[in-house]
Amino acid sequence: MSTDTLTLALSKGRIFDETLPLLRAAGIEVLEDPQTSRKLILPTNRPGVRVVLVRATDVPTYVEHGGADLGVCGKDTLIEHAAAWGGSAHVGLYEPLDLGIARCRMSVAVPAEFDYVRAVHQGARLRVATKYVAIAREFFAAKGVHVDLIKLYGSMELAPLTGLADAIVDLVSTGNTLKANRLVEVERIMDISSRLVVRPASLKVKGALIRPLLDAFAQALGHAA
Ligand code: PRT
Ligand code: MG
Repeated sequence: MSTDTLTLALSKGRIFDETLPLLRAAGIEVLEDPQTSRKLILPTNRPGVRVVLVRATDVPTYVEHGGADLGVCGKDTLIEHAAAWGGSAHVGLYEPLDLGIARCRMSVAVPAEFDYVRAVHQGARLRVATKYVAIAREFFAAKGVHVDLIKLYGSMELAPLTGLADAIVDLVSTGNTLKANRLVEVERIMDISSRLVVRPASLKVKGALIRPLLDAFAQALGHAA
């Protein structure tokens, strides 16, 4: 890839929407709307800068392996990605900025009638359904709670309602999804926000393009650059 082109990986939806104002602050306008365009590569007003649309969980992979120079993804995604690939030789990601966007929290939730505190106190073995296996494993291990983790790829809320699991670990923002499924939040594991991630090799080769962008983002966030 040429050294005068910058590729930014974003996922459709809240991350794209909430990154736009930061890009704008850096003088970058995305020229197509992913809601109406089927394109996966979106041009910007800056000839050397383009946006690629990928699945949220694929953002770290794109940036790590050079499909993009930088990207935006949730801390949840970064933790799970690092845990999944931590054992193999990987080049890693530079995480220079907490963008403070797509905020939510990672929580444990159970059906309203399930006595979680008592189950934990009695040392019961909990069946926990989640997409976030690494975060859940680490959290319950630190608490000394035995869990059987059940990996799901979506609709975690359904698991306790069907008897698949006693509890779930999932992201919560308004709490409406939990409420609609008669689930209650019993633990807050961590606060989550989205991060800018940069490929270290790109920073070396394209530092002259990337650093002004980092500075503009930092300034827009009210940080010292
Ligand atoms: O949806 P897809 O399978 O393509 O991928 P994704 O779910 O990884 O992407 P996306 O765009 O849904 O989420 C991208 C990132 O946004 C996540 O990695 C989080 O860092 C962040 N984020 C912020 C959220 C939420 N808020 C959020 N509320 N991600 C998901 N949710 C879901 C949550 O899983 C639950 O199903 O929304 C539901 C709860 O929302 P409330 O408002 O009802 O509490
Ligand atoms: Mg989603």
